Amino acid sequence: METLEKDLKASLQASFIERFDSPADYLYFSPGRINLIGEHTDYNGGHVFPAAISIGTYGALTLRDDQEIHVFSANFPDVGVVSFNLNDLAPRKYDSWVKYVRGVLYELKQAGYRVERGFNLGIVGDMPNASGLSSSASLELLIGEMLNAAFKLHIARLDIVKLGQQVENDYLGLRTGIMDQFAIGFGEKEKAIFLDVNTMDYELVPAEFGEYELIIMTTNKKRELVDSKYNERRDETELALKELQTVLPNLASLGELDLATFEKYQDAITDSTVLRRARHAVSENERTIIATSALKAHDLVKFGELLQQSHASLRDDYEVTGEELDTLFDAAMLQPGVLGARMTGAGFGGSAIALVPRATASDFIKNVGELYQAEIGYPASFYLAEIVRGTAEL
Ligand code: GAF
Repeated sequence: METLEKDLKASLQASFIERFDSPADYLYFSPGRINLIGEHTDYNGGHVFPAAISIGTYGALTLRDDQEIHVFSANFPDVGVVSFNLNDLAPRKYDSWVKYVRGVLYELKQAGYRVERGFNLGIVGDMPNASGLSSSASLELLIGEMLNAAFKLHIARLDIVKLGQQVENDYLGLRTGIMDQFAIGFGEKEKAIFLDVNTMDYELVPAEFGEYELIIMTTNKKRELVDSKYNERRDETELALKELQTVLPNLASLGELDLATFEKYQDAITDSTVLRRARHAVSENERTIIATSALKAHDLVKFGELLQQSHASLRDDYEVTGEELDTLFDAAMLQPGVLGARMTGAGFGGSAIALVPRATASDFIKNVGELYQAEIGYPASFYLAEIVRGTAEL
């Protein structure tokens, strides 16, 4: 990590000087995230258990004396520098990653913060495309915190986290929960974050896996329709909540139910698909609470079993896995000594995680890689998950 950090930091500064003729005043790193367990529970008022990872986005920024914003990504050298005016923040359909710059500026303005000068911004990331490791929240926190520092806005971290979610919900129309921005904003080295989304209380839990390694497996599937399917799941669980409220009038979210109570009242849900969606939200929340206790008690066997149950529920009840993630899951669980695996993030492609004996991690990567390639026709990518602190100046 440290060598990579130095390399990317130095190369970003070099490309920044090449494009803007002077070094950047602000250099930041913003991680990506994995979620250990607690998937599609955040917008249902449940618990999540994510962590920030060393794969992420580096940013370099200097203020300008005019109202122009000039940005480049070293990952897309052919695109060069893209420019726009500070007052031109309307969302555009094909705006690439630049939409996050516009989105953060737009939401800052909406919230009444004064950003009255332009800036030069360069970024470089080491996160694979469409990996489901939340490159979007990584960028939102990166840009938010760099502008927070450069314009001395004194915005509290939780408000930057909420602003990142607003960029998704309000500016981009994707009705995501707060998990990704929270994990990236509040991540700590070697700690996972047990967050109760209802109360926003959280606890940092040592992410200690003993003789096991947490391996990230990326499908490399092209991102298709993720946003509309995500919003559809959200509509389905909202409908389930409404129907449950006819028999449980005080129920504020699915996260308040345990599975036994849900089963007692589930007949209020008329559509069988909607019922399965709600069952996932409720059972996953329960699993997340138990899994966190298991990890705290160093019971990795139990923790691994819950990861597997989580994947099965996301596959069968929530239907957000798909062939690529299921192939990774099945191939992972075939390998000797593996304690558990599951998709992580929104699903429909993206990435999965597996808890693998450290001694056989390279065999695991080779075998799962071969099985995936044979079944899907293109390769998966593998990374060791290194859990790091949240967005910070370098
Ligand atoms: C995406 C969203 F951004 C999160 O809020 C969360 O809902 C996740 O999907 C699924 O758990 O990453």
